[in-house]
Amino acid sequence: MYSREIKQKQVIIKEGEKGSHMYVSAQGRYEVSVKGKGVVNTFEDIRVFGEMAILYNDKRNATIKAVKPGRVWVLDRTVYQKLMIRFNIKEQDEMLEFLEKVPKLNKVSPEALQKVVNLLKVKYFSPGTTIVKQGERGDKFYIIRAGTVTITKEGEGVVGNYGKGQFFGELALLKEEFRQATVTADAPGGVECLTLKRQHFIAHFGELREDGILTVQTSSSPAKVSKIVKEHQDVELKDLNIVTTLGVGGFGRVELVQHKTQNIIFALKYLKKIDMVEQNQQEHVYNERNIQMDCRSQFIVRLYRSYKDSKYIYFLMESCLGGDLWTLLQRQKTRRFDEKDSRFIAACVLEAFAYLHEKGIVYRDLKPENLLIDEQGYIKLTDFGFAKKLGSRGRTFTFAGTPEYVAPEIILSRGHDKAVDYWAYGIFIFELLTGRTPFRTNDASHMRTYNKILTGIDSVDFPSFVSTKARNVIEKLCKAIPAERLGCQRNGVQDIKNHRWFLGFDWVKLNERRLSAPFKPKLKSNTDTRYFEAFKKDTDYPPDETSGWDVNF
Ligand code: ISQ
Repeated sequence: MYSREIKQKQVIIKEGEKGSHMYVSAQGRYEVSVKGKGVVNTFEDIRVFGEMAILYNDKRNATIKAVKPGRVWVLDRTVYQKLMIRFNIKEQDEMLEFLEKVPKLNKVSPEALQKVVNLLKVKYFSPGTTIVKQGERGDKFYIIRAGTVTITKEGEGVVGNYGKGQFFGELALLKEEFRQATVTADAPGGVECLTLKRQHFIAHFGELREDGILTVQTSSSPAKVSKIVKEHQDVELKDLNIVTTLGVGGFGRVELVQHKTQNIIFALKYLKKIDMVEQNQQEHVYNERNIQMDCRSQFIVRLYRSYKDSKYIYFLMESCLGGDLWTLLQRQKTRRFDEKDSRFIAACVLEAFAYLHEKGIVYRDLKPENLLIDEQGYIKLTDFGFAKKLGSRGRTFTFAGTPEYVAPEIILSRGHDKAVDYWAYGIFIFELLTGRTPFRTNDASHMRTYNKILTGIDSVDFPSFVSTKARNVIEKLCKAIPAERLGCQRNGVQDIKNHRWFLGFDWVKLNERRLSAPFKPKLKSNTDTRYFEAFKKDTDYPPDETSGWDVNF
């Protein structure tokens, strides 16, 4: 933070303007006013104001003006976010260090221990609080992060004191135990503990063996070595005729194209290079290309190859002539899908996610617009602009996604992993069943949406036609804590497949494409585009962009 002198009558925050700073009043007297209401408050104490801007870069909802000269402390949003990232990494490293000292846990792989870190919760106990009581059933393990505790035993009195880095209650991880001693938080400061619940621990690692060693293999199975087949590598741009436009998006368009001499069609997406450079999207475009080109799943749109010229980047893709899922949803009489159809669609998406996560890829942009319907009515994922392959730490910190689908940890810059896809998957199932997303607001700025997301799924009204099973799977996917989400535990995606909402669903038949799809498009030819809107011809003529960032396309 930095200090700023404030003059009399100076406006610090102006209602309606976008804010990117938070303030703390140090001296002076300030007046809060709201349009239509006038002055609603004045204050001269030390107070935080404008703090919403730190999270959401959003419009101010009041004006704050100095009544007399004063001084404020200022914190910039970008500084705050960088700090949060640094702080969170540091906090996780510290937790890892603590865990490495616990005998029952220190034999496990660093990846498994990192997972334990994600399960830890911070809990404060004020002086004199009994944390565990001798003879009571225990289901939690504690590590002291700050402060001290006193251990007492019946008939023996005080048997010891523990401080930072020391732990107690570890038997609770092994089995349901009766506490062997009473642990009380000491004065003057009380104690801050990291806690781990047996039930959460077991959901991730299974039962701990008597010798305290984790028995389960938690790192993902070694990547299957299969030869990647590359197709259509000899197709050049000059070999293609444009049939019609299939879609128009932010950076470019998608055309249905036909090979001039062979009877094959493709979807050709092209992006304006100048826009991508101006909006700093180069890394995203590389991610998109490299990740999608590497994918071989029947639930993911194939990307065969890419091209470039002075104005555009091109992606040669498999075509899906059934249109996109968003359009299909809008065309339903009820504007929603029934439970059976929703289950089929959701199952295709789950197979796509299972494939990507196995490869260490997070998708980060699930929504109906990014799903296409192929000629057999099966659903395929496309648009890998936000996808990212995670490195060894398995986390990323860059903000990504569409507001209504973003997970709380993204809003809070806490670092995120594949769990964000399962959160979005819960939102998506809700949307299939109801025709709207659960945290939608009519606030164009998204701030209220983010607030609702942080408030949580328990505050969402489910329409009565959503079945209990459906509601339950959505609630389990939209858990605020990533490690508690369905799909993010020991059995991974299998827990979702085993959920009773999918009871009786034939996953084998789905994968063999023997299930009949609910929305099989009726097509007259391989250039029939009836499931797509009509778009005007592209008349744009962007300037050349020749900086050379696209050498590898
Ligand atoms: C494939 N087929 C139809 C439309 C498409 C839009 C985007 C990406 C791929 C596509």
